[in-house]
Amino acid sequence: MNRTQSEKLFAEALKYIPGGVNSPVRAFRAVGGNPFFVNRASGSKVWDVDGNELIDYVCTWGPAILGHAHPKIISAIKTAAEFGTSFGIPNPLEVTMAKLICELVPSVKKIRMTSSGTEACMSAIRLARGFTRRDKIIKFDGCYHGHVDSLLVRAGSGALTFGHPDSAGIPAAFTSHTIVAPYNDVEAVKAIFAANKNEIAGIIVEPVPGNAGLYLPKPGYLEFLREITAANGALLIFDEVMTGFRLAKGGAQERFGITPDLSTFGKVIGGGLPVGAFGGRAEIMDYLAPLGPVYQAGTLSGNPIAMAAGLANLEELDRCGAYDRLEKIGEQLEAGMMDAAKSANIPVRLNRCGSMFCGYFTSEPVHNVADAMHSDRERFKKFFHGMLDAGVYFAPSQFEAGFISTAHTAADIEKTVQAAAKVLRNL
Ligand code: KE4
Repeated sequence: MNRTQSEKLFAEALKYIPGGVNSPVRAFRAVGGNPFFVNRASGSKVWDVDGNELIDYVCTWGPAILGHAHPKIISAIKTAAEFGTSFGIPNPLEVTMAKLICELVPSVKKIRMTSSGTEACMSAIRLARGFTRRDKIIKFDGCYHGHVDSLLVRAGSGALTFGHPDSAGIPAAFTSHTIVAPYNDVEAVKAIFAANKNEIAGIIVEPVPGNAGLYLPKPGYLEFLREITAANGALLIFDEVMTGFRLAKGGAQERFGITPDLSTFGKVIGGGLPVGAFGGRAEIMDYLAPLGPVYQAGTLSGNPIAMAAGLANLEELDRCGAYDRLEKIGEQLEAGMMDAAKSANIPVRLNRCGSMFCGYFTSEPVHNVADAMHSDRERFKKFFHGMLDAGVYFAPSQFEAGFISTAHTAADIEKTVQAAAKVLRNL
């Protein structure tokens, strides 16, 4: 595949941008080779600057759930832009967005907008600490909650990929109140609460972890986290930046029937523009400035154009019956890929939850990041590049989830599965 223009751009980018990218996972360091550059996307496709068309299973890491450049989102952005790009003054769309999220997610009685998922998670744990007057936070290894200092501890996503799950530049004091447990391990969490009586402010968890690939909560695990936090006066914080409004209209908490105390959101609620949010019980949210003692702010929080894009995304998802379609396409992709793996006699474990998925090159089940680490990453690299050369773009790391949109067609799935059958045969 000709990637001359991308190579030129990458050489130029390296002169001015660290690693040539504005976010590490885009750098292809986990799969080798150089990233391609995209200047156009529509529906399930992206086109690189050399004109190569790719079926996109990254969907800008989740936001493009209706596919890229959905007409309703583009028109909402154009309309909003005519009236100005930012006010720094309350605007009506912030109220519309807040009301809609509170309707869609019953556990959210009040919500605050931010400009990224990182900000949402950082703010949620500050709020949990302020509300409970406790310092310690439990997170799970392999889970990623953005690059906030105190949560970059055995984190997933790019941090895991580059082998620095505990980033440099973070004083030990900043993470001394962060306790890490293995995901899906009940006894580990019980032991932490027993050893830290009345000191745990909360648990922050990706209900369906998508930052070490993808794996699912074991039956009863999320219920256990809900019970043990309630029993110990700690808050349960669902990080739904990735799963929110994707795994169900009300996110993973609707799909699994759990009511967290706080939730964080991002990606889908911005429709591709920079948006994050955190919300939950009113008595907790009212601890936030200007009402309460927990400070949190943002110049572009509730930005009118971002609100317009996010609202268009959420409203269209509701209108078009997206979730049944996403489930169906997910089933088709899973079945096709597993057939291809079987016919090539390659051991693959494909974890899927609705329209999020990850294939691991291993014959063993993957229930947490330790299991994920046993997968064959050399095989993944070859698979990734073989598929890319065939016009199919999967996440450039074994430790990322794949995403399906309502714009993915049966023809896309067919082309993907055919290509996979060929690539897997030559692995
Ligand atoms: P952002 O700050 O990147 O908007 O959101 C951070 C975040 C928080 N919580 C979860 C569960 C997330 O998945 C993320 C960000 N996801 C990554 C993909 N693994 C974003 C891609 C990137 O870092 O470039």
